Amino acid sequence: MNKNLTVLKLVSVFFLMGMIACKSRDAKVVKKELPSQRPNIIFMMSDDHAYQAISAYSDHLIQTPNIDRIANEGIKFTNACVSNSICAPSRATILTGKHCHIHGKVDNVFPFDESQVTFPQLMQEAGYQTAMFGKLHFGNNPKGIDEFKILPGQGQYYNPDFNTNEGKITVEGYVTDIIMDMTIDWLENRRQEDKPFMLFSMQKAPHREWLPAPRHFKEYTKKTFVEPETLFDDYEGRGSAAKTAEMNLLTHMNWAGDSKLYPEMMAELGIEDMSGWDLEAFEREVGRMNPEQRAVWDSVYRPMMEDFKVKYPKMNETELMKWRYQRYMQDYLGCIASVDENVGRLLDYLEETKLDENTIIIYTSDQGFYLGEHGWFDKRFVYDESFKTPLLIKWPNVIKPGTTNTEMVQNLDFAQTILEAAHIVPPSDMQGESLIPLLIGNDSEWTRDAVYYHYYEYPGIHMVKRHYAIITQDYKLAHFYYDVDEWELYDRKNDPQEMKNVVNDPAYADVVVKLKKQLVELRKEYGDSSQLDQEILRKYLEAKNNPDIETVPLH
Ligand code: SGN
Ligand code: CA
Repeated sequence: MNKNLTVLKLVSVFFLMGMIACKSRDAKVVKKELPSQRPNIIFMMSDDHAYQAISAYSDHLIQTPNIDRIANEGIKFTNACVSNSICAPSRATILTGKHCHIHGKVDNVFPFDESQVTFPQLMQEAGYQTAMFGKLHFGNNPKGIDEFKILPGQGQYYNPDFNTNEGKITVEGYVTDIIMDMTIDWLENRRQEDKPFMLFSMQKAPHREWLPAPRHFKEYTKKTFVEPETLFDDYEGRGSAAKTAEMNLLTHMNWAGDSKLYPEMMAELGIEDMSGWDLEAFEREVGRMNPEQRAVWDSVYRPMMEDFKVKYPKMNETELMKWRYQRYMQDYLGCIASVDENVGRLLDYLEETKLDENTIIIYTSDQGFYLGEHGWFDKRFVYDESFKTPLLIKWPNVIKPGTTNTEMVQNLDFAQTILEAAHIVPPSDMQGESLIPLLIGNDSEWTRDAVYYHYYEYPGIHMVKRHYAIITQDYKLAHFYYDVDEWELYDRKNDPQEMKNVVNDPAYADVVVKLKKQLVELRKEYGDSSQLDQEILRKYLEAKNNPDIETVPLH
């Protein structure tokens, strides 16, 4: 590996803020220096945490006072996005600083290519102590990590298993609490005082099937949440991809696995297992509870479902959709309640030990998520709710508290940002941009005007068609391909809910020409091509038809 990478980037310790000291008569430039001591970094990421469910972004669904602390004491990015809205590919992009077609983890199907260089490896080489707890979802163990305890695959909510440096363990309790216990325990008991650290604390929650901690069952199942305006979207004005996607709350959600209707009640009501794995999904999670957890569950969910059983025969589709939405939000947001409490535990610990003073804290998600907008759950589309992701960063004495930034930053940028913050020169083949100028308030140094997006996993679960796109502050132009050849253009300023594809509207003809050209250039710049699209597609279809090819389990 290139030894230059571990050389300190001395110049990075001096950053000009360009601030004019106005108090003095002779205006003078004040230099802002990054701390000469290398910072600790804590990277907190939750799985499928929609920005709509963080009160620093919007408080219409839930209050997240602890996650908001990071925004209040640091920076909130309102236009952060991913380059491919699905779990493992996003994580591979975060760790490698490369687009999916370069690092190869284009979907959740194939294991991560372990020959790819990830930024924790470079940090470990440069003298950082490294640890990772929680969900990775790579089909293999993390590289460059001194100590890890990671969930196998998607992991389990109750009494979960972990793969560790020392083999497999099972821990009694609720997954979100356990991952934070591991995080704090490592800080308290195994941190080496003579080294800076890079610590990953990555929650499984609020991933499907959205199972809250027993302490939240009662409170959250009693709540009623505001419905999104587009809950009853009929997808008119969109392309065929939105119409054929299988992620509608009414028609594609599992009844037992997702809405938590007891399997025997499904049978009594004559409701069929539409996905073919609905009952298995229920058993996989609810079936893992210990007798105490199960007793709390039954005391809350059984009366609620008995009530539904009585009402169901008379409910029309609109009522059913509303019920499905409330059930979904109760469980999803119940999961967020634990995530927020645990973020608070960590922040408190860091403050009490004064470790917070030289520690960068990042909170993000592996992508966005639909919370009933367009009638959907899940992600995958380049449309805003799944494309955009929360990003909050706190760095005492460097980031000005309460900063809001609207630039289009991407998960692609995290590796270079973290390496630069750690005084490590990022490898030249990383494809992102360091966010350091934005963190220190030197926004004029930021020149990006468009980002690139490419989603691949089709045909597959949720049936979201393959597409690549260019996104600017004003527009989003996407090409859906493979079994269709359709273009979509959205006017982000005038149609923020993305209800009308205007690609064939003569008023946008010039925009389309310009963006298509820019998209060709962007694909070239990032090393993507139609030839690569076809190669990736061929490999995917081959794996579907050949059971001997190694793949990662879906659930
Ligand atoms: C599972 C889920 C899907 C989800 C994928 C990917 N089904 O297959 O709904 O899209 O994971 O999620 S489940 O009901 O069995 O959980 S990802 O976050 O790992 O990309
Ligand atoms: Ca995810």
